[in-house]
Amino acid sequence: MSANIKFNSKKSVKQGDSLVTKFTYENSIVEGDGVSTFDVTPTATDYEFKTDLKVPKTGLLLVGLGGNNGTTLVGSVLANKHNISFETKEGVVKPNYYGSVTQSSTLKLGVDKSGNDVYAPFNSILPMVHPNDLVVGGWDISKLPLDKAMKRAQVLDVTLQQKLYPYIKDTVPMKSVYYPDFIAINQKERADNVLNVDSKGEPDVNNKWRDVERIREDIKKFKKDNGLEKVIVLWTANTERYADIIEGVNDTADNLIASIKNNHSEVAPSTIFAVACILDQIPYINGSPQNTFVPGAIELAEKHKSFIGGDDFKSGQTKVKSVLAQFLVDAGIRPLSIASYNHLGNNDGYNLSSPKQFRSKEISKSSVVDDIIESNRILYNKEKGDKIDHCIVIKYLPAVGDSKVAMDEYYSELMLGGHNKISIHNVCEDSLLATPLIIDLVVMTEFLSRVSYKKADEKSYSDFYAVLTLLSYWLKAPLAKPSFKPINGLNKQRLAVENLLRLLVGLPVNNELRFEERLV
Ligand code: NAI
Ligand code: DG6
Repeated sequence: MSANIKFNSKKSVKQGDSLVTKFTYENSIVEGDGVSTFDVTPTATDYEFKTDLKVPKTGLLLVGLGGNNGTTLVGSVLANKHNISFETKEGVVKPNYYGSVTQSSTLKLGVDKSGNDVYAPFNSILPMVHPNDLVVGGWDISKLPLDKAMKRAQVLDVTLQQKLYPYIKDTVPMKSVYYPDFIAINQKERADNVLNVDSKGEPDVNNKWRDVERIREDIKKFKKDNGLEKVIVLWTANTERYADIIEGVNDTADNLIASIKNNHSEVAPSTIFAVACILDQIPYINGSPQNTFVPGAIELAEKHKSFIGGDDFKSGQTKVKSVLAQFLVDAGIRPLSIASYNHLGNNDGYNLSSPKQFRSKEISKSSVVDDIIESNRILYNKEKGDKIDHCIVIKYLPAVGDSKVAMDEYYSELMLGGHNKISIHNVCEDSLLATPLIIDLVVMTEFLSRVSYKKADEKSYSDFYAVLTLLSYWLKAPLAKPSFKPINGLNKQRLAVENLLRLLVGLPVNNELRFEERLV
């Protein structure tokens, strides 16, 4: 759906292909002990933002192209691009991008003359790349061509799959980096498309710098062959185990590079991809929970002014948690425990049935309530306790395939010793939840890389900080700038994105004061 919006703000002016907008950032500095004394001073800083309005021809390279998310992403883009409708027992389904904020949600522009809210498509505020225009490719350690990989995934309706076969049967993933120690041993039989093999065809873990260079070459070739102006790389491959953070190994940019050159065992394939991308300023997003972005990788991204974002797609259970936990605490209700169970039968579940890989997922799924709990010292303090019981269980149940089952119980304390139990049971195709997030992460990353800013008294513009925390809405364990705490609440995360779009076109940040209705 397209929309024609004219912004009549005196703060914005078009300069060539760019929109230049003045914005005053208002905030409050709080001093005091932060518990019982607060000394609050409003602040205001003048900025100028510049948005490049020209959408580049963009390519997307997925690590894990042949997996459930990878094939569902390719299938959904092709179905939309070629307008492929298909028959199900419930009738004809037309292609769409439901579940994608950028493609299927709206945001409030303002109010009409009577004071009622007016909404417009999210992607109509400023030019954004359309998923149908993305050139998609990628790597997988499994060499199945995408028609067969899509069949293996068992996600898309079979009638749609059949219509998609001609479009995807010739696409074969590029060979990828496989260090067996990082993913579950049960994935070994899948690994028949490995880039780093020795003369016997076995995975070679002793040429890690060569692996970085090969990935860099793959990206350059893909860009050239497809006449692309920009490429984004996104990891949607298996969850890896955590890498140990070791002083002198991966704690600084220089140490990380040296460790790759020395074939250190704690350098994971996902970090090899990250480093390859960072060195060439290719934005790199991590859709899985492992700690790809070891401190050295973050420092490297800072040094090279290269965008990174992660970790782990926030698709279902955790997304609900980032709304519900925030709601409970903001309502003054005291969650005591959250018990979260999952069972699923796809290859992701198979990989996660291995303890080290499960542990990565457990960490990312657990951290989502931390800042929410910390925000309320009335409910959580030394006397009452400042933690909640939070358990994460994931079981592999092959029969249910990609239809993940999530069950959650929120147990909270009400006033005067009362209790409140909320139970949630959710079933849906996991990859149909995750794929729209991939689209949003790519669309937003490409967009954010076209925005620059400067303080009013500065001469030159800068890009956003290397870690794109504006992507947090889509991520379970948002990577933050070192020394900053991640923001997990979904509504806060969305508000930040909405307000950025508004300020870039010269609109005031959103507030729900509704004076039109509330004042006489
Ligand atoms: P999948 O197992 O179907 O696909 C992963 C693919 O990665 C497989 O085809 C595998 O062969 C490939 N692979 C493994 N190591 C590789 C490497 N080093 N290089 C290239 N390819 C490699 O998994 P699925 O369902 O597509 O999920 C992908 C990732 O996204 C997992 O880490 C999962 O935990 C994460 N995730 C998925 C969500 C969902 O709802 N589907 C939500 C949140 C995160
Ligand atoms: C089981 O938890 C498999 C996982 O990959 C999840 O499906 C995925 O991380 C989504 O988790 P959530 O909590 O966002 O639904």
